[in-house]
Amino acid sequence: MGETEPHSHACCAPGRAEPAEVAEAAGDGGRLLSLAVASPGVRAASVPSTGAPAAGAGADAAVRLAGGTFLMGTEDPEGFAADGEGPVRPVTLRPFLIDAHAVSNAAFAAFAADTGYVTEAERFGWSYVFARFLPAALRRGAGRPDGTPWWCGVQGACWREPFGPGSTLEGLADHPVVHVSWSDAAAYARWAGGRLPTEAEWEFAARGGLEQARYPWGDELTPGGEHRCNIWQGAFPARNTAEDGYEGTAPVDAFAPNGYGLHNMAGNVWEWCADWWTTGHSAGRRSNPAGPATGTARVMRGGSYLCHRSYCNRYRVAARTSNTPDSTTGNLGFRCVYDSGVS
Ligand SMILES: [Cu+2]
Repeated sequence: MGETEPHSHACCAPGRAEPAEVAEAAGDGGRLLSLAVASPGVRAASVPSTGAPAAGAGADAAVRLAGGTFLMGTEDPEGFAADGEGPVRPVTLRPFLIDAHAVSNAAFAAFAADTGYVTEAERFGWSYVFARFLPAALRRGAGRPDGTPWWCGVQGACWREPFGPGSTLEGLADHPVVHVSWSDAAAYARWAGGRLPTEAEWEFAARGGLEQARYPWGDELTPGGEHRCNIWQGAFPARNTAEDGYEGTAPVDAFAPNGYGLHNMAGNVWEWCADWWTTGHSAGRRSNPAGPATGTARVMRGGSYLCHRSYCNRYRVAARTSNTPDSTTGNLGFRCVYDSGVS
């Protein structure tokens, strides 16, 4: 595998084009597969740049970060060198603003209502839902990727119907929007007057001012026995004891924020970053790095409610994975950053 190849940890979030059997078993023959293959032609609708608000709902809660130099990456023996988590290198960033929490369903609904934007999952006609969240009838009919049978490719699943046809956002207005692709996220960010964070900005923000800590709040996962993020407790994938209070997503502002006032930089949902994926990082000093110029997969950071140390352990602050930009799942969202207003 080349260093810019897609590097999805399917335990975390399978890629749209990964399992051919999903298309077949999803009850629509080859249509979905051919759509997936043709994905470069299925572009996200362009968002009008005129008439859009200067900042969307997320920007109201944005936090200004001073930037400066921090140590990015880790050489923690508990980390995954093959993921390109290291080497530890000094990175300098200019100041920026970042959403204090992931974009919520309410905020994304405002965007969709304002622009008429149709997400890629809605265009493709399906998305990945964690099997345990599905009614038995839907679960039985759904295709499952090889090796990750806890994911179901569900016809009709999208951000508005996150658990498949007939499901709603009732009670989920303040939960993170999911089933959004990288392109969907980038379109929202433009509408909100911002952009997706570079991976370096994301990690700087996630660290909350702590140098080389394992988590956004320190080195201990549950200091004093207290859960600080929404991940999996129990034996994955059969039993989630939900000791942290949540089996699926949590409200975007659940749990105490990190030192920068940012919520859920670890756990809850994976977050898209702007960068193309690579595992090849030099140890040299960098300023405002933005990743490779080209690629096939985009960086995702933070881990999700499905992550557990036993098989994934990617809710550490230096952990990373990727997915093709058209991929959508029920544990993958985003937050925005803003350059305007930075003085
Ligand atoms: Cu994971």
